[in-house]
Amino acid sequence: MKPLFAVFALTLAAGCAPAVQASAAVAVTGAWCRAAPVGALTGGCYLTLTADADDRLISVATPAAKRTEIHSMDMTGGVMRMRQLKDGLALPAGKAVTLKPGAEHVMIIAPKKTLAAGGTVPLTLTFKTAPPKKISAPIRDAATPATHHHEGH
Ligand SMILES: [Cu+2]
Repeated sequence: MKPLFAVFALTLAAGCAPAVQASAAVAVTGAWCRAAPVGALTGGCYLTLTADADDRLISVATPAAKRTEIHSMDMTGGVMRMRQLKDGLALPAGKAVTLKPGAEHVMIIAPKKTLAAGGTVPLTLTFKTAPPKKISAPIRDAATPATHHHEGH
């Protein structure tokens, strides 16, 4: 009788657990997109991702642009270079991975309308294991306007 009760209790506990704990999940916080001038060909979005199990951000999509890519940025010989992360971005379990200006970012290519401060950009994040996540990233003026003049050249 005793073992039977144990099994029953376990089954009950599993059945009551919230759905998010039943499979891998990725928490998304602090998402925002940089406001871009009228006619800008690209824009950047930034966010923090925390996966509960090892995962990978595979792609990001938005109906607000023609194309979206995941980029990294690094300094090579004094020059800032961006490169596309074709295999996505690794999300180690329990570690907050922050995409931010000057580092990894989501590149919005050919936005369909101006990325004006105060608006939002809908983003669909696709992960290797966790279910896809839809978010709405507010558009804000960048804290570092110095880079604006060099964009588009
Ligand atoms: Cu980029």
